[in-house]
Amino acid sequence: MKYLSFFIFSLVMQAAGYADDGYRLWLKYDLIEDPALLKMYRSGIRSIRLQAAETALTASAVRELTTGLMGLLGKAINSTNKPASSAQIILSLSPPGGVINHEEGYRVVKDKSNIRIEALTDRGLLYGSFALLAYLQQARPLHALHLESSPKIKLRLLNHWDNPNGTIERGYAGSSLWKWYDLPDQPDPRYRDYARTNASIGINGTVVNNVNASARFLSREYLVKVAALASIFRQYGIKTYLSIRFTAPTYLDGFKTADPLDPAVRQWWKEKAGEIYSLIPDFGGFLVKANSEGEPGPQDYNRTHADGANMLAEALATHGGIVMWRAFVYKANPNNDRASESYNEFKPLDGQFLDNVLVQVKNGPIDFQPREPFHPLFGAMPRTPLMMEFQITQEYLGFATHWVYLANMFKEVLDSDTYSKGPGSTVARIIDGTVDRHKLNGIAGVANTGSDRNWCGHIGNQANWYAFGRLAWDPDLQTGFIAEDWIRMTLTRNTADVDVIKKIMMDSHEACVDYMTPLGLHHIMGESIHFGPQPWLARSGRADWTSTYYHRADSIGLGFDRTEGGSKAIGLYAPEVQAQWKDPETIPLKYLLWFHHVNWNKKLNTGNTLWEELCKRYYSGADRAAGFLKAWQNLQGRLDPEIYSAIEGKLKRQGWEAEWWRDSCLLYFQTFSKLPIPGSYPKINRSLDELKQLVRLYQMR
Ligand code: GCW
Repeated sequence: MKYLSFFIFSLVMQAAGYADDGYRLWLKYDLIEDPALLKMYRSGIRSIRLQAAETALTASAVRELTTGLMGLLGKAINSTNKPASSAQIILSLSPPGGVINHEEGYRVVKDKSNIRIEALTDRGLLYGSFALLAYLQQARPLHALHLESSPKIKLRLLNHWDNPNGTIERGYAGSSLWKWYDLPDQPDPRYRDYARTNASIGINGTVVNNVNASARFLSREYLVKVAALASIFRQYGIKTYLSIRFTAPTYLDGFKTADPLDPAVRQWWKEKAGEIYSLIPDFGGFLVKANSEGEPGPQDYNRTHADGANMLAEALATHGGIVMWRAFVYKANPNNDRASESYNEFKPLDGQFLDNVLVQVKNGPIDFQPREPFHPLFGAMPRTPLMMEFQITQEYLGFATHWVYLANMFKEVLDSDTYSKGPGSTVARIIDGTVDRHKLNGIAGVANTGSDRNWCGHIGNQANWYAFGRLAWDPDLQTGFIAEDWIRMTLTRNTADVDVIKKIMMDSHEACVDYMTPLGLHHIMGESIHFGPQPWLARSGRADWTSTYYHRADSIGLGFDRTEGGSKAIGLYAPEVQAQWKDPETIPLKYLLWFHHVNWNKKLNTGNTLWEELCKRYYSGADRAAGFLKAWQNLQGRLDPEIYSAIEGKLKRQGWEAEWWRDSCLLYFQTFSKLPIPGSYPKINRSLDELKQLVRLYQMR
């Protein structure tokens, strides 16, 4: 009821011309503006009937329909248990073996008189209800209503890097959503909105705490708090998971060891699992970062990652829980190529993990760079389900100031062909379990959410949360369609304006790559903050935390030679992939400097030399960023004013930062190439020293 009144309140505010702060994300349910369409909706939808048992999930579905329709249609659409001869939304369970054969799938159709939402399960009914509301929000015609969908990937999770003190590692949208000090007694109403939003895009699990995990989350005190969150998330089909600290028994119960083969340690985890499930009966399982960046793990006891994962998996198995063991490790030798490290540690363990373990692999072999080729482990561990880890928060992509539609980046990786079982063995087909026949399969995105009113810091980047969910459900969707759906629900239903915004979004990733790290450059951003350019960074805690380690600029050329003559990391890919990438003449330019050290004067297939092409990319990227602002400014007066100016401000900042990147990188690389920046480009009016000082300011204490 509280929720409904808030909703009506916000409708009234809207009608009175109050501006939109972005809180409602894509679940706005604003009144349909087009009078003909509104009339059609009003006459086609007069009541809602749940023709199935009431469960927590069907209750959520009906509640969402009621509130959503109230907004869209501007009148109350009540739920009833009486059949009506027409204009009724009927939610019903269909028999197994019918048209719907997936437990999370749904079908939403308009027959002669009614709208039917059908599914095998109550969860499918919830997803179908959101699909219907999305359809109406996008102002699509009722008579053409026919939606049928089921997810291709089973586990679709957000990972929160949220710390117990309320900070978020690599979070740029305020502090943590979880108010640990108030829980369990005072749950923030926002938790429900978080759950609704996730359910609307099919996300079915969430890991609530940072992978750099505090042991305290496994204490009873904290488990009770986690259980309070879980009880809300559950109502929207979302399972709760925890990141665990591998040495938790030593912190919480004074153990001298956390050796995974020690019987007392194993027993501790079994009992802990029992305790968790007594509080959270549908608990999902554990996410583990072990022996990586200083986190403890089984190798501290001379055991393997498999030993560690299996101990936890055994403890969870009887309860139906799973372990997601991260492959993001680069412990061994910083003088090796970091791009090979996780492969070298994990590939030999293929086949050693228990059935309820997934190995969670970042999309690329280094670390969430603006662009990376796919991680060589995809396709290389056929006996282990590999889970994808994308990063939705923009650690290396300009934080929450740059508008970068990440769906195109996700998609590029998902569509990459590993050739592990012949052509068509794409990363998407590896992680959805098709190629290696894994029933257990999953995908995770490191969340970009926080306590900011608009959740994501940048309203435009709400689209990345949205698109992650949509691609997790169906990695084959076209990113342009996803963008369009999001724009229509979030910003405007005016087709011409939708096109303007879509164009910005669709070029935003490529433009960002061009002004930050074109042609396969990577990891040249500000030390540890990972913001702003610092290609000159030559000394750090480890060689592979510097920029010079990655770009290898010298008087001859630029780029990391990972071919047979260099680090040999290219050899970790299938022969078909190597064949495309091993030759600097034929490799797609986007990966050129990732795999090759290229002479400054080498002619590329664009007709430019490497130096000329580099200049062209940096200038073009920065110009396009400036163009995004201009295009946006054409929308003034056509969008909600608060949203308009919030995004305008961000785009101004982005344009300024793009030039900061361009100038820093070109002036710095020029000290090696000794070549002039072609005169056709505007002159850079600041010195490299000034630019060096700028990034230092951002790093200063
Ligand atoms: O990208 C790096 C980040 C760390 C992060 C780590 C990881 C959670 O800089 O902040 O730690 O990756 O993924 O474990």
